[in-house]
Amino acid sequence: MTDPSSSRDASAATPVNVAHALLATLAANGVTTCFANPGTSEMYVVAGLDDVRDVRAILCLFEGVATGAADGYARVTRNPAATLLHLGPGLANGWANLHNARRARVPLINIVGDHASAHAAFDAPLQSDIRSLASGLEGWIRSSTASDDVAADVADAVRAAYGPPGQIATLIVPADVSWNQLSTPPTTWPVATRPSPVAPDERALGRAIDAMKTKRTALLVGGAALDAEQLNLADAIAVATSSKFLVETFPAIMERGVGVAAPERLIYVPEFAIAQLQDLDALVVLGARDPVSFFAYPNVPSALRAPACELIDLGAPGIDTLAALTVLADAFGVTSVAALHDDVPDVPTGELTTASLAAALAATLPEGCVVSDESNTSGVHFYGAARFAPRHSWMTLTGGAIGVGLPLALGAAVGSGQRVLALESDGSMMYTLQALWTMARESLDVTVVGLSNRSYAVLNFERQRVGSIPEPSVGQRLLDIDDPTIDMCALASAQGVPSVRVTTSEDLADALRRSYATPGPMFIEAVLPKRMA
Ligand SMILES: Cc1ncc(C[n+]2csc(CCOP(=O)(O)OP(=O)(O)O)c2C)c(N)n1
Ligand SMILES: [Mg+2]
Repeated sequence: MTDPSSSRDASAATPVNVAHALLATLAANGVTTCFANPGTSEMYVVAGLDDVRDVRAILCLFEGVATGAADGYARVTRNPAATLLHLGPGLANGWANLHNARRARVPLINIVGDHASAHAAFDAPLQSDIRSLASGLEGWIRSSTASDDVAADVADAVRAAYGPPGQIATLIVPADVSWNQLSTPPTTWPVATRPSPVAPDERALGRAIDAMKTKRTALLVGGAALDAEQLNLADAIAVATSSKFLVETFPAIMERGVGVAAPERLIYVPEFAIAQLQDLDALVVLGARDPVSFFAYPNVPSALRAPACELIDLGAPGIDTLAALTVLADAFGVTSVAALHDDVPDVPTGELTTASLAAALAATLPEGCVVSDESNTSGVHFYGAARFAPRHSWMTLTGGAIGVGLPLALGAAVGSGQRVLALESDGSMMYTLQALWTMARESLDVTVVGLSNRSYAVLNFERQRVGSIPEPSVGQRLLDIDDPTIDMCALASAQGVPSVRVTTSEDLADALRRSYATPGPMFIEAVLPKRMA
């Protein structure tokens, strides 16, 4: 539902075409950033950008960059950005990062152009079933069919994207709908009202209080519960009740660093996660989900919580997590205290390893930085090291579809205006490396550390679980990316991003400091031992 009373002044020049109305309604709703890769069916929207200057359109050279950037924008601002995508193939190219965005529960609005309604019957080459592609995103979908309804359709899309929790709204706009004039140009554009978060489940809160008083309990936090205030409150509750304090493995965005409590991270490898959760009578879950193994393996349970451990879920995603923590804190008479930490350790010296990489990153991280972490195996020590770094935000791969790190960094830089550090492993970078071009074009303050281990290292780890590897191995050729060697610096330089290659911790620290002191993007290739060190 849209609240017509809160409509904003349209200042509509007459006549107004629908593409103009679409953009003006986005802007009236605060959706002022559009990550775009347009085609012919979206050309009226492209033309409308010259009328509606409040919408900043940013060209992305692949749709997976546009969708991942909209995700990054939403993670740091908590507001939706729009994407502009070209029919079914454009949406399909952007789909994997929309999947990651769905798992991050961010608000996001896809504007997908379609053929003019009468053209559909001719089954022209780009005709496809856009709806079925969008339906896999499990959000909101509408095809605009009437030109005079498009402004309301956009406001409904914004309302749907808000959730809570945030979700993906896809508005399909046929070309003829967007090129028509409005029959009556309105004086205001409709503005969606943002709903409040849902109140937590009182019965579950009562059960949580009982369990934390009397049983061996862990508190697992995630989702919207990961800002400094809530983490410190949750930590105080955990300390007061001798509960274990855990965070989900792949948070959408989490505050970290000095003054922020650092819960133990649930480990990706299921056997280790099961060990972290063993000997518990109850698991209290806030903003996260009942933990499951990322993959199934023979003789390994999918559910990580032991059957005897009671699940106490404080509410569905979209609940008011701070309200829930406040109830628990009141019950135990605790208040939030800024976590104390040791000083940041010095930069190590010598050849880079995963351990010295993490230490060098933490020692140089600027305050207020946003980290986009697609470091995969090379980043195993970063979570631990970063608790000593200045206060920052940390974003991870929520949906397991690699190729999100650079787009997330791009969107976060646009949304936050802060320095962004992207930790990008070599295999993942090759999916969406066009994000570098947009970083250069928009002069964004992004420092990219390309993690060169010349391997799909995590898959080499998974391969070892399957059994011994014959010599020579045909399958092994699918897991190594060292032949030919990828010149990561050249890929960055070719797209207008200055680059440097480093092999030692001290050179990495120097390059990072230089980049943080220099406006615009920079690419640092960090050469690591092959596979894991
Ligand atoms: C969209 C998608 N395709 C394929 C995979 C399977 N996959 C998981 S990790 C990985 C390679 C990761 O290599 P890299 O990014 O270099 O990280 P490393 O394991 O070396 O640390 C692949 C191909 C995936 N998760 N998502
Ligand atoms: Mg790799």
